[in-house]
Amino acid sequence: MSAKSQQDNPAADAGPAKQFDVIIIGAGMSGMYQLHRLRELGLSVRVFEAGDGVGGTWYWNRYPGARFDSESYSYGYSFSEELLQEWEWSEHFSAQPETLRYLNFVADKFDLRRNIQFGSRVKSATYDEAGICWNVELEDGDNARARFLITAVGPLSAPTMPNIKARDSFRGESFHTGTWPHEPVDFTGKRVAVIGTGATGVQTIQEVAKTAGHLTVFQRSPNYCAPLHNSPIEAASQREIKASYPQIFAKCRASHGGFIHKADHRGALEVSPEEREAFLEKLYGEPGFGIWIGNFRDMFTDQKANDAVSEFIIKKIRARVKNPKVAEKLIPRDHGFGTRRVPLETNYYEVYNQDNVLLVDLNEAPIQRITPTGIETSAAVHEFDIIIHATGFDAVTGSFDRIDIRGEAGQKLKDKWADGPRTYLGLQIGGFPNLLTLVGPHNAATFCNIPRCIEQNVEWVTDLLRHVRDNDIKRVAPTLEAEDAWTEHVYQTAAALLFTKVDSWFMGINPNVPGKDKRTFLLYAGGAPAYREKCDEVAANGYEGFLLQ
Ligand code: NA7
Repeated sequence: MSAKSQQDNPAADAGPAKQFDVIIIGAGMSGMYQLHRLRELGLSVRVFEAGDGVGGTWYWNRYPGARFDSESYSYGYSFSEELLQEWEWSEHFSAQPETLRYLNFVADKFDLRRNIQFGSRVKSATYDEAGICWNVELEDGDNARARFLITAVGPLSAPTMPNIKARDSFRGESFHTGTWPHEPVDFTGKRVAVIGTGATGVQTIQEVAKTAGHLTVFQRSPNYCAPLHNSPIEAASQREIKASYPQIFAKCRASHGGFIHKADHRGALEVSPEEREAFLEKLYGEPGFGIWIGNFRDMFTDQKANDAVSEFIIKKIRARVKNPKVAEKLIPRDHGFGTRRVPLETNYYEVYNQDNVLLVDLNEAPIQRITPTGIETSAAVHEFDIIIHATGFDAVTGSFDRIDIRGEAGQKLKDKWADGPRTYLGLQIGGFPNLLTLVGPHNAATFCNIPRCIEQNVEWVTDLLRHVRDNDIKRVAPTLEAEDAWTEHVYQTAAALLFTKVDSWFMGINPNVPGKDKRTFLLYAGGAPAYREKCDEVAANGYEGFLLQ
């Protein structure tokens, strides 16, 4: 790889060959940071980004109510002390516009845009065995080559529309939350439908209910939600946060999921019922994911422990929703608390006490079709001005499936992963040399306060590429033994967890995507510290499990 710095030579990209040391797909949080780090190594880098701006998830997900469930100050990049001191989060859980402003601020501060080609969706990536490089083709026909290809495509970036009959016949306005328009949408006085009650649906519903003339929520599966308890960051807290970043990030580093929350050392049934109640009440009253991640240590492994916590949340739902029949519909029956992603909410349950809100339980009255004027269920016809699809994503592998990625001997990545992902460390794939997957399947970053693990991924990949550059290595690929062992380890680590007994995007289930109907754990649940240790050990042992040629 060339050691000539693009910073020294800004015209390096302008050559006719469109040849780079590294191509990165995606200018979200991981792609931006990876670009910054590789430029420091003096490599020529081109980022292809489908959107017209930086930010990835925070660029696309502009739906009403979109915000962090992570504490803002635990979410930003930690690599630059100057950045940490310059940026001020206004709320403990920042809303999407602020996060997007932050990412634009980062792009400006580190002058990232000059190596990013916007409005450029990658259509295919093909490994050239003779040339030991990747050919990347864009949807507009443009193409480029690079020795290394890094995917920074995000785990939740392939939105899926519901497979409902005549979906496109609706003549009013309709949106998917993950491709929300850049212009504000006015709900005042409008008849609005929301399909879907995952983390996104919950945030959308509680916001739209404030102004809609009438809101109808179409719910197939309720989720256990818990209060976010957001608030502004006052000046004194701001000073305190800025003074304690090292401690905040140390806390995140030590925790299983990169959050400031850490599981309690006690089992749920080891304490008296009074103690349990008091602890759960405390967590329910605190901001953020404490109730999910800082709960009793056995909540994810012991059904009885999990039942005890679920019962507590069910009691809260019953207390907050005035109509008992509606409350019962909002209580999950097919899984326990925390075994699917817990939506954090602000007055979500109280929305159902409003006169202008109707909950339609699709288990009682399934949707038959979308019509030009609304949605028809088996029980009624509902007329709307606006339909919002909060129907989620083809998670983790979906964003890979949407690119035609072909490795050695023309093997398609989609075929290789037909029965579930196989990777080494969630970072490389056998038969796909020189391809590195940030936040890829079976990578701890998928099950993490993502930026914390993104930084680990990026820094590890940067070290690898420094080693490659310094040792004139041309080809990096995992051994199949290393890939088999890691894949086995991923499934073994997950086996005891209650997550794996439940349908969710964690398990690769998406009824709207053909073939995504078998439970396959897509994440890595061994924890961020263990993952980091393993990655460091692999590097310290001369990149054990990788063939470097
Ligand atoms: P999720 O969590 O996958 O939720 C999607 C929701 O849409 C969920 O309630 C689905 O019901 C519902 N859905 C999907 N298709 C249909 C159809 N055809 N009919 C009715 N309802 C449907 O996606 P989110 O965007 O909320 O959250 C994804 C992640 O983004 C989240 O975990 C955060 O980490 C950020 P189902 O449960 O399948 O019955």
